[in-house]
Amino acid sequence: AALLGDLRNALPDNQFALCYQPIVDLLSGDVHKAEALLRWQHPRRGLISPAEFIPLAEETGLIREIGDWVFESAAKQVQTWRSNIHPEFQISVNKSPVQFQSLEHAPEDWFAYLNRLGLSGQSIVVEITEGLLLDANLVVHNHLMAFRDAGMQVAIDDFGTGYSALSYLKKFDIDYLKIDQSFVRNLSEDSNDFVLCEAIIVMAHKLGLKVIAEGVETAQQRDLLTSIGCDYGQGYLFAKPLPAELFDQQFGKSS
Ligand code: G
Ligand code: G
Ligand code: MN
Ligand code: NA
Repeated sequence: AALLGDLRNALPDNQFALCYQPIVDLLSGDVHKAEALLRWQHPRRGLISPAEFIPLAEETGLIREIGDWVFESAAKQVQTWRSNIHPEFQISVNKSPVQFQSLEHAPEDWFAYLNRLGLSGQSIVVEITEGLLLDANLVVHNHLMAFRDAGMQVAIDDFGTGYSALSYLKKFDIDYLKIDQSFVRNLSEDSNDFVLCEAIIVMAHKLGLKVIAEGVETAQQRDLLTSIGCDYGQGYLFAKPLPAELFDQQFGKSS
């Protein structure tokens, strides 16, 4: 309950920050994409994980303002990186299922915001989990369509950990599958995980989707993923989620 009171002050008191983790093109090594990950610097408790406070934000409706802040911060950042890293730089933002159920007007607001910055919709990827699409109602459907109409792309996060009812892949227009880190962790030792990754990649490509492997921690994992045609890698091997200044230093043009 105390945390809830603090959460209400977090936005006005400037306690949120976004970190950016690079998404690396496995063939070229290029870094033209990043995932934005929210951080709460609590004045007394220190850093609090979104896994802890997002559910609280959802219960209280604060998620609306927080989600808008995340989006607007990411949009300003992608504008900078489109001019000084690569003209097609993309930033992905996470959206939890609750954010889809209630925020019927967010896609239009976000589209207008991108327009004001002179950015195309393509600069933003929305990450959702497969659970959202499994019991997708009309609100969810319209919400997704509005993102698509604005040109934004959609990624399925944590792919493979949900219900693996794959029919939603043909019902919705999806751009990326993100293979969950639980399949990548033992990739070098566990032949089942290797076969699963390979099958996911083949299927995704046949459906016209690109694949991002999460939780890539070793060069061996990276090489195996590259050998089976995985498009992108994300994980500590390349970099941890970084404050924007550090991301700039490591992946900006001047570096
Ligand atoms: O770095 P990591 O601890 O950032 O993230 C923990 C969890 O929080 C992940 O499941 C991630 O998808 C989620 N998360 C991170 N940032 C955001 C955000 O801005 N919005 C939402 N809804 N979830 C986020
Ligand atoms: O649910 P989502 O995929 O959005 O969250 C990504 C989470 O994975 C974040 O908490 C992020 O900090 C974490 N993460 C990113 N790269 C790695 C990695 O290489 N290994 C592990 N164990 N976690 C990672
Ligand atoms: Mn994610
Ligand atoms: Na994930």
